Amino acid sequence: MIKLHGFALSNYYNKVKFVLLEHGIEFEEVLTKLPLAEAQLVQSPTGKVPFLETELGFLCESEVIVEYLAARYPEKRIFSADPWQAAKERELITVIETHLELVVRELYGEAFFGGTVSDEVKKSVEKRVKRYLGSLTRLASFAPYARGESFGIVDMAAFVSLPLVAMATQKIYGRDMLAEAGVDWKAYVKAVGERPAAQRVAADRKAYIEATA
Ligand SMILES: N[C@@H](CCC(=O)N[C@@H](CS)C(=O)NCC(=O)O)C(=O)O
Repeated sequence: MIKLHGFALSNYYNKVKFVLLEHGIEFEEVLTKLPLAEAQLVQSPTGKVPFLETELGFLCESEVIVEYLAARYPEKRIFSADPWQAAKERELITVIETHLELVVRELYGEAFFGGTVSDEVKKSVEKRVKRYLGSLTRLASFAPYARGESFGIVDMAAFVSLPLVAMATQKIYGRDMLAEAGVDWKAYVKAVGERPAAQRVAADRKAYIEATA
């Protein structure tokens, strides 16, 4: 059986878990914390979680994992069947993850973990976030889901990552840049959060935080 390595606080771990649960793909969770041990770098060469363990070996990078799952379980229709719609889904996921979440991540040390981030980094992040929030709002409608009326793969990525953009910018700049860009992300998270798979992801995350507090 497929094994998912990582921990329930990781948004990228939670994205893959959401996909597996949503599509009824059987898997086991293997609690794997950071930093990875030297020996685990063979399994996750980037040193990051999540990584997947299959009968063929290990795979890292959450979006690569999702692509693998989509190819391995074509009947699950993880992406839209229409190639154009599927490409538009990938486009929006790239904006959310590569251009927004991985950029605000540079603020997490100060926003969430009691560290400090230089003014130079703060300025640079602010500029990039502003630019790519423009991309987000040009591509996504959030009415009520990211791409309109139908729930899909983008929502599984957005549900776990967009709140971090909002919370980190609120913390560092004193303003929620996602809300400022016109995204009612709380209503969006509430809508997506009604799905049983999302509820399980959120409950496990909460339990993990409580257990490690
Ligand atoms: N692009 C990666 C990002 C994964 C990622 O950043 N994971 C974090 C936890 S949420 C991590 O493992 N950080 C450890 C590190 O950067 O060394 C993916 O999509 O899997």
